[in-house]
Amino acid sequence: MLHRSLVRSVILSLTLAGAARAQSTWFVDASAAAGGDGSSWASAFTTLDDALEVAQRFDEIWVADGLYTPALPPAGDPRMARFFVPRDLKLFGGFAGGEPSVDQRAGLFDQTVLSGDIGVPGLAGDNCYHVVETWGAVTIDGFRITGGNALGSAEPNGAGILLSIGQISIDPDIFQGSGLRLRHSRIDHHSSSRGGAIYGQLAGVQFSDCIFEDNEATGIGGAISLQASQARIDLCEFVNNRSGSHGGAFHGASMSVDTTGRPFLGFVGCLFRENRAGGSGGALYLGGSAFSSGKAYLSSCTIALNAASAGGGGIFAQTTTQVPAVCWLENSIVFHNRGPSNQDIFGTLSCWNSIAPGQAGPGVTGLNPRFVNVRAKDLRLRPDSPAVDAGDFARLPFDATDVDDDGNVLERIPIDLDGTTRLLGAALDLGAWERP
Ligand SMILES: [Ca+2]
Ligand SMILES: [Ca+2]
Ligand SMILES: [Ca+2]
Repeated sequence: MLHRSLVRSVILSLTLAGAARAQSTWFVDASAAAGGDGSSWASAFTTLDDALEVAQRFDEIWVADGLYTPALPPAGDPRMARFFVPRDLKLFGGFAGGEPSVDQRAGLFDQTVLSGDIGVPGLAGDNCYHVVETWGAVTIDGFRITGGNALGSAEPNGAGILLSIGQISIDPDIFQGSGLRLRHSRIDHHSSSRGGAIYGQLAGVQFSDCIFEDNEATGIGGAISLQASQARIDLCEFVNNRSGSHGGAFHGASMSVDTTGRPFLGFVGCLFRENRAGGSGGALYLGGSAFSSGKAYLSSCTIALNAASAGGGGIFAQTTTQVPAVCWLENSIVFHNRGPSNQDIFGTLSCWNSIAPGQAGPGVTGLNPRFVNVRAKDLRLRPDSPAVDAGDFARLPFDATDVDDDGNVLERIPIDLDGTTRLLGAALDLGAWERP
């Protein structure tokens, strides 16, 4: 299926270039009657493969709740089965079936499941190597993606979503990396060598309102591993991911900075909780090549209860003798992480208005943030928390991923991790939640 789809993309790019064509919407509903042509909810396809087979560039595919596994290849290793989503397609899940618009969908995101659990149900060893593979500008919005197992593959990385580098060089207009926009989705229970759930190089991605949970990498990046990429990751939760080596939840290397010095890798309003690394960086490992440094900005994040077997129970930011880390920490909390050295942060970060033990900067303290209930894993703030109203609103980034779906990306991020108004009381609170 993979190669057939790629060939189709080549042909389309050659034959349809410049040809005007109306955008189509294709409908998928696992509980529809068989034999539909995908043209309406009443005549929906019953499999996502059917829609991916007919969809052309700039089409949308709307998917109702249900369980979808990729069709097995006609021959060869069944674990090669995957949903291949080429450039300029938009997949929207979470419909009950029958809704007239994406805005009106029922929100059944967790019930619209793309699963890699082929073979024996519940047995991971025979599952798909990759549940989804994608390249180019693609939107995936409103799904649960689960059960990929890339271990044993020739390409053992990114079992949930593999961000491909385009294989096609004959068309110079083709963007070579993945431009995935991933929203309102849960990515869980994947196993890989690198990037348990998502792996990419030379990618430019936006993730918002997603949960990355219970993913595992035997190497780096329990949930995500990105190299030489640009990413903006807003209002996402990283919970209970594991890596055998560095970066319990996230591993990023060889990132760059824009003309203002701001790294092209940013996390805004995210939670990192109970991730574990067998190496350094219990939640995040921000590295570089031999003579470069870790680069990222973390704004309004809460990073707590993570653990590493080496340096940086919360964050490891690589600093070479020549080049300091280019990591910005602002309006954030890094606390209650564990490791044999530098329990919260390894490396020297540029910090503003944060709780970050061992770091320095304006408004930076090492005070206990007084979470609501650490034992119950509730990391919201108590009324007497020193993080309440301790933030700097001017450092709240703009809403680049449009987390509130109002079409306005020039406002500052308007909501917190619970979806409630971001700025309450006298000033911005530190961390992923604003205290009501
Ligand atoms: Ca299975
Ligand atoms: Ca406040
Ligand atoms: Ca907005």
